Amino acid sequence: MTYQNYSLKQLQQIDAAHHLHPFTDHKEMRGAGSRIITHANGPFIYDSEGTEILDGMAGLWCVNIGYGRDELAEAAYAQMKELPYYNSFFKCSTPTPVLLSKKLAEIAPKHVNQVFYGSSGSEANDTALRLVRHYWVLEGQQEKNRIISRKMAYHGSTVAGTSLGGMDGMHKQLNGAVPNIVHVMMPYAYELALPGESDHDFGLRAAGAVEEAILEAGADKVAAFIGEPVMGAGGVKIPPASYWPEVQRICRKYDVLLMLDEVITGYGRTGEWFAAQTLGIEPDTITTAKALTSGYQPLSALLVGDRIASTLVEKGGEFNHGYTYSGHPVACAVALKNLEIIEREGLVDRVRNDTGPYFAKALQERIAGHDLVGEVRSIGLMGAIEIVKDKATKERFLPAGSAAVTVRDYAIANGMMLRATGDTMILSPPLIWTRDTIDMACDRISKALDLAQADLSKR
Ligand code: PXG
Repeated sequence: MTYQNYSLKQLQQIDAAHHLHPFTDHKEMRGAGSRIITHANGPFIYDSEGTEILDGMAGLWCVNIGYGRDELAEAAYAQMKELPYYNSFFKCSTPTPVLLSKKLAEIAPKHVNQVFYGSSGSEANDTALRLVRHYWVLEGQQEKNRIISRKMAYHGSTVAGTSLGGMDGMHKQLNGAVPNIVHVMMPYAYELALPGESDHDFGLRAAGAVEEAILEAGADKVAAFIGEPVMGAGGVKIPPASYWPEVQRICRKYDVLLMLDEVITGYGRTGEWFAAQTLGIEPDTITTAKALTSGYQPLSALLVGDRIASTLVEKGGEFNHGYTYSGHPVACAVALKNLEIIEREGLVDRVRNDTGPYFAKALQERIAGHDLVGEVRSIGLMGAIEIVKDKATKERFLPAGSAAVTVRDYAIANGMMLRATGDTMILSPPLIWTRDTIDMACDRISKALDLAQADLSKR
């Protein structure tokens, strides 16, 4: 690797000359220069200046076992030497996706036993969409092809991912989505509950929007409902406890499949292997990616429940879908080692029994009281901080989103990487965080909030 021969300035110049980044205003970024991260270890990332930053986002919701794991590098190296690539088309298989599928069936909910691989969450959701529509065709119900999703949902950035998702800005640029996908209200009590409405009642009302959409289309036209257990990119929106059981009841009542997008919540984030287990629901598909390899390799796995899988297998006929890298041997080798480490170090149990509750308490006791904070919420090691101008009225600073960006910039300057989405600060740290790391994060976030408050009050 020869990047060390380049200065920061040179790297920024080359980046600006040739590299188009995801979700980026290039005019703005190229003016300021990109932040170049060069290495990382444990819970910390380092930029080209050597500045140490505590990574509150686990990369992009994915590096669950933290950085610098030699074992993953060794697993990739060994697999590359033995068999860097072979496909799983044309009745072929390679050993690592075989063994990974077995492992995933063991840790997934009981009724989920089959796996379809891709390289990204977006691809896995493409697969999920095609699979549920194909399922209803196999069942003789060609017209049962509509999907109900939610506003502000994030399901990826391919055409299908964007269409399934409920982000207005993305839909506008898509300018023509995959047909027959509708979006209903999200279960976001902080902004959408009516005055005096309990969380419980709000959860039932938000789930009721799914039933209304089914009735409007006709149950014989609705294939599935898709949702993130906790909306991630949309702002760590944690639904009331009443929401998911009611959504599941409604789906069962009208024979609508339940698709859970666990790209963020999978592999321990909520204190179980999957949020389906935390919530006690039984989805027909579970989309996973990111922490499957802790981000060390691009890999996604669509976990497929027995209902869909048995129709697919028993009815036979080719499912005309797949990717060159479906079941990539190196990515699957890395995933196997990653899951082994999560298990060996007891990270899922630790989130459930120790760090998750400690994180919730720390946010409540150390962050919630700040003048800029309207609400904190968390589940496992996934949290949100609402930034407001007025705690009592929930009034936000204008323009929308500007205050959260201010907090984020002060946080990064003080060694704390977190994300701002709208007016919400988001945290989704590596599962290796300890109580001490959580304390360190709270120190840095409190400081950023103080600095932002001083700054915002001057504007
Ligand atoms: N589903 C969910 C729930 C996601 O969070 C995807 C699907 C798509 O995965 P891929 O691997 O295709 O990116 C995601 C991805 C953000 C952010 O700003 C979140 C994601 C991706 C990029 C940015 O929080 N999540």
